[in-house]
This record gives sequence, C-alpha cells and structure tokens, in this order.
Amino acid sequence: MKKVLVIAGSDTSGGAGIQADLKTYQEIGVYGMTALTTIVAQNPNNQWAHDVYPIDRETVQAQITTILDGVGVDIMKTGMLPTTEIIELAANTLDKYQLDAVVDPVLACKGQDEPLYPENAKALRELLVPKALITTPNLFEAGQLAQMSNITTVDEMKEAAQKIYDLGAKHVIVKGGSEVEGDQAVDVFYDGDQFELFEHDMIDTPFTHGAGCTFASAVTASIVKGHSPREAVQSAKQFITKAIEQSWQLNEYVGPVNQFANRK
Ligand code: PXL
Repeated sequence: MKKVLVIAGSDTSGGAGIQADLKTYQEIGVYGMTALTTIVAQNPNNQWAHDVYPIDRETVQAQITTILDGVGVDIMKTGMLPTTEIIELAANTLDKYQLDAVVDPVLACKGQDEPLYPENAKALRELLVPKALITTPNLFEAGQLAQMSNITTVDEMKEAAQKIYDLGAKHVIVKGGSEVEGDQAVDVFYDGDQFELFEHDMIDTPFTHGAGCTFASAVTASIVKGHSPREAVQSAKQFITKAIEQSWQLNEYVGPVNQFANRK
C-alpha cells in the first residue's frame, strides 16, 4: 500500500481540506495520513463565513513525527497552512525526510470574498513552492506566487507558470477552470521545457466546493502509484471532471464535488 502524508486543514463541512483529500485517496487506492494545521468552521449565522482556528506548531510537529518517524510515507501533500511558521515546518520536513511533495498553495476558499491567508503568499513563494515536485495554484494563487495581478488569459497563465517554475518547483499546473476567457476550461502545465494545455468543456454548476483539494490529491495519489507528474495531471483532470459532474448541493451556501462518482 502506498502512503501519503497530507499536511492541511480540516473543512468542517466535509467538502474540502483533509476531508476531500482522504476521500480522494480512498477512491484511488492509497493510504492517507494527516497532520492537521487548522480548523475551518463555517458560520451559519453569517452567510457561511469561513472562520479559522489555527493549530499551534508543536501540535502540528507532533503529528508529523508520529507519521514520519513512526510509519514513513511515499509522498507528502500540503494544503491549507495557516502561518509562516507552519509553512516553514512543512518545508523543513521535506528536507529532513527527503520527500517529494505536491504543494497546493491554498490562499483562499472558493465563494469567500476575502483570501483567508493573503500574507502567506510570500512564505509559500520563498520557502515551500521552491521544494515542490509539482504545485497546483488556481488563478488567484498563481498571481500571488508569480507576483502578477489579475491573470485572465492563457498567455498570462503561461507567464505565471514560468515564473513559478523559476522559483524552483519542478512542475507547475495553473488551473484556469471557468475563470479564463473563452468557452473552454483551460489549465496550463509546465515542466521547464514545454507548456501543455489541458482543455475541457465547462461544466455548468455552482457546486464545486473542494475541487482544488480533490484535484491536488488525485495528482498526489497518481504520482505515488507510479505515474509521471504530467500523466498524474491528466488522470487527476479526469477524476475531478467526474467529481464535478456529479457534485451536489449540501445546503443553501455550498455544494461539494463528489469523489465517489469515480467508482465504477
Ligand atoms: O478549498 C480550499 C480549502 C482548503 N482547505 C480547507 C478549506 C478550504 C475551503 O473551504 O476549508 C480546510
């Protein structure tokens, strides 16, 4: 059994964060273990606003020690990291245990007006993204990492991918999704050599909660099963497309993607 350590936050509503990660690993057939970094609670009395409750460094370190000294893993994946301190801890862990990592540079939750952790872009850019085997920013995160404002075209996505690659990440997939100009959803993959566009028809649904976490986890699971980062992106694309096609409405505010849709 291949094993993954995911260092990420808990989405109390179950659609994103470590909940999405573990569901994805279960569907693809790898074993996930978690170091929880923060708890996101949604406020039903305030338009489902996301409130964050970060976990202290010592507690995050204790979880990492459990997994890496007590078991060992084949790869690491990072999601929501609440402070510079925790970003640094994740980066140091990669060095200490010589692990490959999929870095999902989470800075915001979909549907929220304000990025949760905008001040973390610098630490991600300087400390963690340079060590990534692959990083999976959406347009907003790509803009923050590449220090570009307002990415809206495929050419700008390519420019951002190049800049993020230049930080040190070995592969970059910039997810355009539905926010790029044109009627196709386009993602840009870059491996330092060639750009490759992954295009698909837009899926018309507001229920995409957890799509980013699910995609990055599908990439992680696929890599650990022996695929190249490029192949992993391709298969994760298929996985997330099905999960979005069969997403559903959880309450009046949110609808999660459906990892179970990939079960034959
Ligand atoms: O989708 C980004 C995200 C990541 N991690 C956690 C979250 C969210 C958004 O809600 O709650 C824990």
